[in-house]
Amino acid sequence: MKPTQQNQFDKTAFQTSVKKHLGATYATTIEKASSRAWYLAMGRALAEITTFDMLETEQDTRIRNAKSVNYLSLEFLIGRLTGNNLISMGLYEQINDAMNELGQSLTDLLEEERDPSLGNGGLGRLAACYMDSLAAQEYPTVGYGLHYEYGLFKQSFEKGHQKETPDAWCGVEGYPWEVARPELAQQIGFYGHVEVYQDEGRERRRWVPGMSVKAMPWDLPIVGYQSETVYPLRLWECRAIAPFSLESFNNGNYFEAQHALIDAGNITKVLYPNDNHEKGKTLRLMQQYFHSAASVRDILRRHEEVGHSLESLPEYETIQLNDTHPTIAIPELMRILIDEKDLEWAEAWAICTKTFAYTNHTLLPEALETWSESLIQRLFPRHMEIIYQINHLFLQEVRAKWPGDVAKQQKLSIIQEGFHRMVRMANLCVVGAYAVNGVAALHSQLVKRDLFPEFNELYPGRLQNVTNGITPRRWLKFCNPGLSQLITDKIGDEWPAKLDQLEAISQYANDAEFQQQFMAVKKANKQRLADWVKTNMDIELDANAIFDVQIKRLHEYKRQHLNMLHILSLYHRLITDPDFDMAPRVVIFAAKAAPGYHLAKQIIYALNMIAEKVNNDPRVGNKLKVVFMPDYRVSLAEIIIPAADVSEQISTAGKEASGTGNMKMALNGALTIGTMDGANVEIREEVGDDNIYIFGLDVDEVEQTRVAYNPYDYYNADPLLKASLDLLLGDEFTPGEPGKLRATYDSLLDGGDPYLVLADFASYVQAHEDMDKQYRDVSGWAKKAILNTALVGKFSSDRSIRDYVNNIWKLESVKR
Ligand code: 26W
Repeated sequence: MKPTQQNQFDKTAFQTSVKKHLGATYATTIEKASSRAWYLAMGRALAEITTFDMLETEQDTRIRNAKSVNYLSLEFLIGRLTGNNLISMGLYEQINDAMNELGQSLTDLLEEERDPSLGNGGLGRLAACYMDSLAAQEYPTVGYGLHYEYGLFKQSFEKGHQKETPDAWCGVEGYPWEVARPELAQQIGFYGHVEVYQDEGRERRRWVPGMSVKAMPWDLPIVGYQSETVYPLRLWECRAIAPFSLESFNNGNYFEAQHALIDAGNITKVLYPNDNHEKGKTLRLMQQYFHSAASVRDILRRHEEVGHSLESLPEYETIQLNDTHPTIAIPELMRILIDEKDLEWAEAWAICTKTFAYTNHTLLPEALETWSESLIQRLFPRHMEIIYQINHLFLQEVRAKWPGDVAKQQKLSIIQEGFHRMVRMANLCVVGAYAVNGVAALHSQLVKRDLFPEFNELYPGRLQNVTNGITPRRWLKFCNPGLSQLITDKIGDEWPAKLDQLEAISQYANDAEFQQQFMAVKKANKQRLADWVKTNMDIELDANAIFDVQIKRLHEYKRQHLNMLHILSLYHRLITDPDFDMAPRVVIFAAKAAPGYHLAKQIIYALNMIAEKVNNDPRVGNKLKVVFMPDYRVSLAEIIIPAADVSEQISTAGKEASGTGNMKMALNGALTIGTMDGANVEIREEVGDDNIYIFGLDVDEVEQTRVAYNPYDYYNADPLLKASLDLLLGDEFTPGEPGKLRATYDSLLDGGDPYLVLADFASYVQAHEDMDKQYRDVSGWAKKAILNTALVGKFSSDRSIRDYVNNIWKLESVKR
């Protein structure tokens, strides 16, 4: 084991530091301090330790001349830092003890921390897991993101409808873990024009921005598990440069100048709440450039500060683009190299195309980013010129490969022709990157087969796969202490860093005593969740029931409405068929809908109304409960996931790139009910057919079914389906107001059922029946649950990171 803070921890000094922060930073006293003040002071005291480690880690990397990865992402959904960092630092027990002596309970203090909700869903959470695994394995890293003032909105329900309120994650006091780095601030321009000038007889070009703002970095410490390695997650905040417009001030136009100050502050005001749906808003493109430009400059600063040449950039730095959101970093690096550093086009392009790599996270057409050429032209005139030139040279390659094939040129061009010409960001990425990867085996195959088949021919080997992963530190050790202890008792305590070792647990899958212990832990976790639900929602749950969980963003392709139809079918059978028997079941949802996504919000509303009725209908008794937990976020997932018996992963095959909640729940001993989509395919490979419930059409069948799909065929042929759907038409769930839930009904019938919900209904119901039977065989179920935990070691994000390191980034780890 590596040295940790444990060895050097000085309790008295730490307590003194906490007390100092209580007074000096938060202006309160030991006698008067609230829990929140204690949490903040403790956080600051801890952050002092990690800040020093972070600076030392950076020095080590420099001294060793090591290559670093720069992970560029508009989202990092890191979740609360305190508990996790304590585990990584190996200080959990000591701090618990130290705070106890100060009269504070660590568990209570940890609950004071707000979630930094700086992401929407899967993509942002993946970035956070990857930072954790990079630090744990000591691969030099800087994470670059945005310091939004408001993260993803907070969700509440009013009469069943989603209501959004702003999430000021920093609070008024600031977030205790972050440290400002004003000496690393950058100036970022927008608008303006391109100037052409002569330099020693050569024509040169330069961008003269029309306005500039300041990018101010805040570093959050990402602490490596059981190491003293700490990497920065560097989040840029937009600040106005004051006086913003000297001219306005000089004209005495003070208020106009102030207005400009306010506008500048807007760039990082709020995270865009869309997940898998692109909206094309100007401010969003400004965010993207602000993020890319500040990050690229910081990377070049680090590179040049140690005296490396520009040509050697790819030897020391690689830049990973998390989806296309930071694509503008490619023309930005080109612009700096050519206009500011005086390199030739070919030299600059050679550097760029050895530095950038791109991860694709979605195939949904509405999520693939395109930006209007005229908008880019207005905001970034020099970048538009560079994009034209990249495209011009690229189309020459296309013509050489497919002479005379105009259709190919049109299809592959970075510029999409038409009345409004658009820039296709994914195409720009594939052309400008040395590696492109999908996020699960199936998804990467579809990237090659359907999204970029020509690119795969043009650039053989560039398109790759890296199957996603999750950090076992947060998603088992921290969130499920009961199961963690049980595992450690059997196989020792190395598994959080070597998750493959869990396989050794499978030898106990048939062991009656272990089964009983495993299920006792599950039951305790279910009770913890039931207590939360009782306290916060006043719904009584029985911890013996099946806990059937679907937690993810609300989206038609994820098919929460298929789950809804299953609930309606159970309800229908319970109230109409006296012979119908089922194991008691609690169906748990948590999901946010994008504020502008009408149908998604209607589905939330319907589920809430159905829950209200089902939970209080005496005919149902306690056989069926439905719970829609408000405000899904990382800290809520940490309570739900350890309590899940059944994991719902029911997207239309081909639509979910990977999924990561599927991995988290399997690791915590839930059985998956899922389609052959995303990483479900690989989970099945690992756990075996007997330990997962696969149903529905596969990718090829989806394609065939679509050819002549008519949802009414299924509706008319299946009485259970018809009865379930028809429940949405009357006033069963909205007494006195029939038809209020018909939006879902309409979309599934007259709307054409774009995600083939009705086609998969029968096999979904059948899979649930099989599961229900299995659940009543307590020992049989326990065995399957244990095998899920034991056999999903592959999905540690440590393995994903090693895949990136070995196949794409080519880094060495720097051990401290
Ligand atoms: C521009 C609007 C927008 C915003 C976010 C478009 C696309 C996105 C993300 C790429 C959507 C996303 O989070 N995708 C998810 O990425 C996860 C991590 O790879 C996968 O596990 C999920 O399957 C995928 O939906």
